[in-house]
Amino acid sequence: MEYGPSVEDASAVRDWLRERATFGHFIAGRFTRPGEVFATTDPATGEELARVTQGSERDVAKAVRAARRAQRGWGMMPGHDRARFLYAIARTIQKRERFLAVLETLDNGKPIRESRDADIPLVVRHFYHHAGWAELAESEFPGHAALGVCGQIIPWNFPLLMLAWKVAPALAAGNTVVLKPAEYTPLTALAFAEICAHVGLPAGVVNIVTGDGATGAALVRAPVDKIAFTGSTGVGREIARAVAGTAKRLTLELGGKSPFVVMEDADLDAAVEGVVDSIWFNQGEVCCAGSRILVAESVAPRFEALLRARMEKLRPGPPLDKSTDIGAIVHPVQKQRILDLLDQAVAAGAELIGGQVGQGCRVAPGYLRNIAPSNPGMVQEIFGPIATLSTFRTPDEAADLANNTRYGLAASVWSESAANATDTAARIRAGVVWINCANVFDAAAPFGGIRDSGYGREGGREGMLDYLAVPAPPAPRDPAPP
Ligand code: TXE
Repeated sequence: MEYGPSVEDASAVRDWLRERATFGHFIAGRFTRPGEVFATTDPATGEELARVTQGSERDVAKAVRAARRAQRGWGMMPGHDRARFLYAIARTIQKRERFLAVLETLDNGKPIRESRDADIPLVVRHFYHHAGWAELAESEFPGHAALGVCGQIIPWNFPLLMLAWKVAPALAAGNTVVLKPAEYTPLTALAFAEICAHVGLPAGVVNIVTGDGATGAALVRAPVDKIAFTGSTGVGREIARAVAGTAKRLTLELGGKSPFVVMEDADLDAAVEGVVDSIWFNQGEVCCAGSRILVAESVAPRFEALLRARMEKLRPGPPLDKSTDIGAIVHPVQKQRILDLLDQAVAAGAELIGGQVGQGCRVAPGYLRNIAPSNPGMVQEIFGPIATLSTFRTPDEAADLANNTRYGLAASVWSESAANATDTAARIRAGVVWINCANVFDAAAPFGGIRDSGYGREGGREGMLDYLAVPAPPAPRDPAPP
């Protein structure tokens, strides 16, 4: 497809990439010399964007040592001073919003409209919010202390946002970090490293080590005090096994198969827009995507007609084009995973509407209908722009179907009656249940799952507590007063 006139100007990003070309890790405040490298590509075109270093066990050890050296000073610093750094990071990201949005879109394939209007503003908000927590930590959490050095492993679907969710609370609480970005999308983390250096963050407080799962596994084994992971349920389990028997803290944010419940009395037009925000946002590469649409039987034909008409209006296109709704899937491997699961779903009797396969990493939006509860497409996370559509007769049945999953990350309920909506919402087991909206995030609201979606929270007060320890109270120095 030709790039139209409304394409975001990417020249500043291309200059930046050309000047750097090959990246080392960011350890102790500076970039290391590159080692064994691999390419990161634009999934929309296959073009190589840059080369990054495959982190070895030694690289990880070096980064952890740097983080350990920096932690005492950072942890002892008054919260007010730590806050100044977090404010400076937030402000700098805000000033570079366009640059970071374009870089994210190039590396990940997401539409520029989404990286510009959702990802980067949420990143900024997260750092501002946690600057506030750095100021408040001493008074709000008396007797608490930082954990120490945190190893953080993040996925490729919201690269800079997942970094922000992990780095901002860790730093606010007085920890230092070693972060490993996903191998498909390391570039905004490396740009973030430059921002840390730019604002004069003390060396070693933030360290970025790039690489694949082997680098992540080395970080899990390293002498850190906490591992925070967002990614697949399978890898989350592996990490839990590796951490078991150590004293490391662990938080896991894993997959989901979140229900999207449309009640009989829902505003159907609004609910259809909700689906767009929920499963057709970010190509469906969203852990909390409303991937299982459950609709009241009485309104199902009308809802499906509206849904299909709206789906056909969505515009797949070049990610940098401002009118594009559906960009590229992050990587050919991920596209193949989606297609394999769709094949299995259809072989098991489901009917696929839409979901056409395009050139490169393209999959058009779609949904599976006539799908049995045991169909693999209904049970497994597709992590692409494909929902399932099934019906229920009563609110009881809606709640049962909503809970018929091993996951418990998110849900949304659509109804014009507050009583009906809250009754059903209260019966759904998930970390968050949205009413008449979907995929709404705020730095002040804790986000995280239950059951196979993991444990721990990111955001708000609960998110801070996951980066703090309650140390034993110091022995009293003076005899107790009479
Ligand atoms: O994830 P991985 P993948 C789900 C989604 C998707 C599937 C596979 O269903 O289809 O996972 O995606 C690092 N020890 N989600 O394979 O492998 C890896 O380098 C330590 C949901 O890309 O879990 C990357 O940085 N780390 C999810 C990160 O883990 C390891 C978002 C995530 O990659 C490791 C992404 C190991 N043994 C995928 N192996 C969500 N919850 O949002 C890999 N990694």
